[in-house]
Amino acid sequence: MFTWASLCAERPAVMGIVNVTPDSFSDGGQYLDEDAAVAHGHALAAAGANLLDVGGESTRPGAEPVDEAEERRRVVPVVERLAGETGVPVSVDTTKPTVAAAALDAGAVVVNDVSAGRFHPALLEVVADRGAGYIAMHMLGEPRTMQRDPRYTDVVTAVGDFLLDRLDAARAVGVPDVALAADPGIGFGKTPAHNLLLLARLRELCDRVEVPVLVGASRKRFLGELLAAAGTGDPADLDARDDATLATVVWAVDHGARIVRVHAARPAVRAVAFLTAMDEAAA
Ligand code: PMM
Repeated sequence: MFTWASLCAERPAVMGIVNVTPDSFSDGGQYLDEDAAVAHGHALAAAGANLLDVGGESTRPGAEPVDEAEERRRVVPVVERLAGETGVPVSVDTTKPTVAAAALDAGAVVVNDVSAGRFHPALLEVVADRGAGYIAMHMLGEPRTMQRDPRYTDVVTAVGDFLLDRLDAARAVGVPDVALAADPGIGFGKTPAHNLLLLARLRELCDRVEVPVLVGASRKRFLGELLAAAGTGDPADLDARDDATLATVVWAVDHGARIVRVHAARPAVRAVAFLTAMDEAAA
């Protein structure tokens, strides 16, 4: 049975992103080819990633859903090879029970669910039956519409309420506490101000949910917009977004995150090494 303690109790874990999609947020299409995706996973592993997250359905704002058979075709061979060849645990980024089951059969050990079990409740049963790890992420609505004028009275409280409710839904079908993680879903039905508030009050959220919290801000649009507003970097410049991503990693880990989801693993791994040394020095 998977436990998050095995991955992030001693130090925060770095999850490296392997998107096998033609249209993801930020590395769109680059890794659609199976061999290229596997090679990228190996590079992330060599850079020290502690978990490889393989996804076959884009969740970028406005994205249309992908057919289940196509998603399985994209994801399963890449999961199988990375799990077999790297020795690094693999997660599957999916909302569909059949894709999750096939990926777990192929060697994945964690299901990363951006719908937190809302799109296909049977996904939670697959996780429970297989003893897999689970990440419940907050999203307002669905990818097709989530960025159309998102509103909250208090985004941090709303996201916390949602995550507690979805974690309870997972517990109710038998997913044990040790297998659960939660994610505020940076960029998923949030304005730039919502994203910043969630990061600013991350400690409060971590204390509330009482399971390891994952933060995935890597290369997201609000970082490009923030840099442009600060007069440093074009909004579309991915290198600039990577620089800002590293700052989000440091901030998130320093404010309680136990898992960070990133495109560029090496800088995050090195930042975590430094932060861990600082924690020990301060203890
Ligand atoms: N972001 C994306 C996809 N999957 N999963 C989790 N748990 N958290 C995230 O923030 C998240 C995710 C979209 O980003 P990408 O297309 O660059 O991978």
